[in-house]
Amino acid sequence: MPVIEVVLGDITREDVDAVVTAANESLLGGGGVDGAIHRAAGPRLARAGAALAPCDPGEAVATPAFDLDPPVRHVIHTVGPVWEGGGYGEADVLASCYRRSLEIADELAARRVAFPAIATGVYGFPGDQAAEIAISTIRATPTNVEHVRLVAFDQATYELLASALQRSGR
Ligand code: AR6
Repeated sequence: MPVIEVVLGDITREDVDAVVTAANESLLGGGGVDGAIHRAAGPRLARAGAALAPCDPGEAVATPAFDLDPPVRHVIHTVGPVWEGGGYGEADVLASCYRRSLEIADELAARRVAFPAIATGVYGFPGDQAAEIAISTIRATPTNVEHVRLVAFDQATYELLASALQRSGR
């Protein structure tokens, strides 16, 4: 079971084996965390993404991380659910994002993986529910990943993730 850490910061500065991005189905980049990762990784990231697109919500695919610095080996692109009120399977899709990203990390033998708060920005998923899903899904997924870093970009997200982690017992 991985050690889970919640940190406040910019995920593009993470020193890990793989960084997860909250992408859209085109894998071409966008705003938010995806835009930041694409800017830091350089234009080859969009070309590599386009070659694997489209990516369905709840799925994940990997590309090299190109120019990310500190050097990261892989970007795992996962597509969250667009929040439509919660009655359209959004929670299951979000859980699948975390599960599939860990499965891809295992295929890549990545031991340290950083995640953003998937779907909680442009896609509108409520942060409190998203934090619970992130922690409970990571806990429930068998994986060889040793360290998961949940990178919050703002204090409110940090607090939601930290309290969900505390409630989960570690
Ligand atoms: N480091 C860590 N977290 C960040 C960073 C960063 N540099 N920048 C933003 N966040 P969002 P989504 C946080 O909107 O809701 C894109 O256009 C942000 O504060 O990036 O899954 C994609 O291409 C929020 O907590 O992703 C898709 O079209 C979290 O990352 C769409 O947005 C997720 O917000 C995906 O929307």
